[in-house]
Amino acid sequence: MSTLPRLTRQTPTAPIGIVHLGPGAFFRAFMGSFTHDAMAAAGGDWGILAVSLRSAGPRDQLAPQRGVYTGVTLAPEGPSFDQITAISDILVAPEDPGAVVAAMARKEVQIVSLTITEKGYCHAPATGDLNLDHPDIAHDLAQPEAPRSAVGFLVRALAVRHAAGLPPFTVLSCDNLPDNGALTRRVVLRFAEEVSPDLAAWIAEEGRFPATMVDRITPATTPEDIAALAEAQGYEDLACVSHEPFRQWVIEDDFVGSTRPAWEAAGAQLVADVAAHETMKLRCLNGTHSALAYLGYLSGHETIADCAADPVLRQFCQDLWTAEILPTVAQPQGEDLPAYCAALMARYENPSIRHRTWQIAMDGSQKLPQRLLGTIADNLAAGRDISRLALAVAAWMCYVGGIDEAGEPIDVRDPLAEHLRAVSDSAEDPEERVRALLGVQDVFDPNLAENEDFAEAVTKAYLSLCAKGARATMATIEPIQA
Ligand code: CS2
Repeated sequence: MSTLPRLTRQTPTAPIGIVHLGPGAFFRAFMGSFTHDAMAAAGGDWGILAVSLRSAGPRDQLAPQRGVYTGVTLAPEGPSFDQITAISDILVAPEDPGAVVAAMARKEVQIVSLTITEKGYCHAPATGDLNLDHPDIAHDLAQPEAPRSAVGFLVRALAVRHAAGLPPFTVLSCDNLPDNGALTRRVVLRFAEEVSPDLAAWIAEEGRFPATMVDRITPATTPEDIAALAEAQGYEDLACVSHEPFRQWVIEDDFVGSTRPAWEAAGAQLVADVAAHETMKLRCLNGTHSALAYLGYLSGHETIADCAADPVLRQFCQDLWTAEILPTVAQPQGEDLPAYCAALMARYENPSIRHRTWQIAMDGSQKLPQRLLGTIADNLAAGRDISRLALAVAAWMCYVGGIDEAGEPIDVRDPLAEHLRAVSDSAEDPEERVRALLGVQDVFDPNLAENEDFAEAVTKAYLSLCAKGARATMATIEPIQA
């Protein structure tokens, strides 16, 4: 038991204007800190009601501290500390779903924001359609007044507002999905149609679902992080979050009644169209993150910084950008793509950030389409090289097979983990295993899976991974960029 005092808020809470679903580490490092800075710079009643959709953990960490937590900025030259006070209150949805709906339906709430991870949208990753058979969606359609899913909460609260003659809130997705605003709109409308066509028509007409590009590298908080903060600052903060110095938030400026915090006062970019920024970030950052996660894990690297320090993986990553990713990315206004990638490598190298390959490898079935497969489809259509991207996909196939290169089991975390393992185990030989995994339609669009060039490239890469291992396979690729 620590003898240090617990961090506790000393300042009054701001009135609640935002309900946020999914108050985990990324939210705290990102939207919490942007909103804190925006209120400090420009004021406004934008206190956040943080709602945990599953575990009581965030409440147990935050409530005794009255919502305040420390953002620890891990710069290569050393840490700095900020106390973030944007959270005004916190609820645990399963304890009282009705209270969450009531809070979302209050007229002072203008924005409901989401960091629920890819799988929280309950969609089929390959198509973007709401999965009506998802157990949480089936539950929420049967019992709409006591939802479990984010989609169920959004639609229920919008229905209550509609019935009360209030305007809808803006729904702000802050997850790493392509066109995250349109995707959220689509799953919400699909669910609403099942509830009432009138409600769906009202949401379609009046609702706003701006797209966002979100970026800040934020590893999961560890007990060591909490201990290091206690040592440095002399207090105990169980809700702290550690992150890199960099942050970038590009937001489509399309809010109900044009009402939102002055996030631009905190450095956010409010723009008319986020698409180019989003593609750049998802393909350049998240694409190489996932490639390094699978290939790095199989090579025995624990963190992204370890991958960036290994000349073989570093070269692979640089050439992946140059030959296979950048040719598919249009340069967004105000960005320089080669400089963007050079800056990414510097961010990956940051020795203060211990971002585990295992953490990034999680939920690959939900991440692969937007991070790697769209890039592959574009290259195939243009007749360009896909060998490195195919190697990353093959490494994911090895990873979800559940055994590493030393014959040890891998702790695969993925909503489809069991299914993927069963598909992998059912194959008689490696070629058949690749074909069988390409047949998983939640991940692979059939048009891509049936492309012979793609299937061949993945098979060749997979056979090499089986024969030589990940690092030796990457080492045999002819380097492009010095
Ligand atoms: C990572 C992202 O865990 C992952 O899959 O690729 O969380 C990544 O760190 C962020 O998108 C960076 O903004």
